[in-house]
Amino acid sequence: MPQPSVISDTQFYKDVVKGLSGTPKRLDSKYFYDAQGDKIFQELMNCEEYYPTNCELEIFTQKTAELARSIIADGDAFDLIELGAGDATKSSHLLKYLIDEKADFTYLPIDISENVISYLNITLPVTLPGIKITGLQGEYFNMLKKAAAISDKRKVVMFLGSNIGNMQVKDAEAFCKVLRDHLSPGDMVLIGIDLKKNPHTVLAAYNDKRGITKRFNLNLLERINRELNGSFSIPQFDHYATYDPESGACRSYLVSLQEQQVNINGQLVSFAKNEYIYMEISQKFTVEQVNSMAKSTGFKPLHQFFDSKGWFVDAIWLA
Ligand code: AVI
Repeated sequence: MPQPSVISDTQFYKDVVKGLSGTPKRLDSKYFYDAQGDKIFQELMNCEEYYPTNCELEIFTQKTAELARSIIADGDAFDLIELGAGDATKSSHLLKYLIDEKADFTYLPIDISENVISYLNITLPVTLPGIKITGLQGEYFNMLKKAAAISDKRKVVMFLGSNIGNMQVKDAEAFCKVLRDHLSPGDMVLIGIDLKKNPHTVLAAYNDKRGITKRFNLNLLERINRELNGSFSIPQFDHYATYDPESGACRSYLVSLQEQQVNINGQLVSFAKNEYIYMEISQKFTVEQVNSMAKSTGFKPLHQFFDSKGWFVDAIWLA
């Protein structure tokens, strides 16, 4: 365990204390993804009820040629950038197709994790011989600036997995505006967005029978115990998910099952019985909302690719 003073200096500690000092209490879902959280998320992606990954994978495997054609455009050389590349499972299908078609492109995965970037830099040239890859480790927009400095080729930026849904709608729009500001006319965005559908289907994906989503949420309390010298008693918190079909907001909470106090590296946090911590939003959109978000943030919607159930869209926007 690091020194108490070192812990209190970290951004993670500051965000946690600030989030748990407000009303309502909240934690930032970006902290879900430590090594343990990554593992649980993998389990989640393979679980029966969590449909978004399979839907998007279907698009990338069944509509690869159409996707490729849309982003190749005039056949000029381009940089294919992926924000939050992870293990690039979905994008690999497109990358393979582009290589087979002899498209002139460089793949630039961007990820905050050094592990992810070195994994991709090492494995992709083996699994996809002939790929030109430049992994960039860091914050999305800093790395987009770096990508622009490295080459002046046309940019195609992928932002998959409905990661945009983990932002409040206003923040998602602000994000798209900033993204547009980092691009030039002719550049493109390929964005994966989960759509509104039967509310039971959405809710089940965030409230799976085996309790994987519950473990995924509780892992953040365990992470606080592990890294920030916290004293959360995990069985004293329960997971609660809601979906509002009108707004499309699916929200996750952790509920305190009793009145209790938690010590986080010397900082006491009190919970009333049934007090909740707001953990995450997974916003769902209509196709019209996707298009209007594109237009209001300076993009022109060009193409849309749907899975066979029409549950998920990969949209191509022109800057
Ligand atoms: C990463 N993100 C798009 C996932 C989602 O669907 O909101 C995270 C997740 N949270 C619970 N299940 C999956």
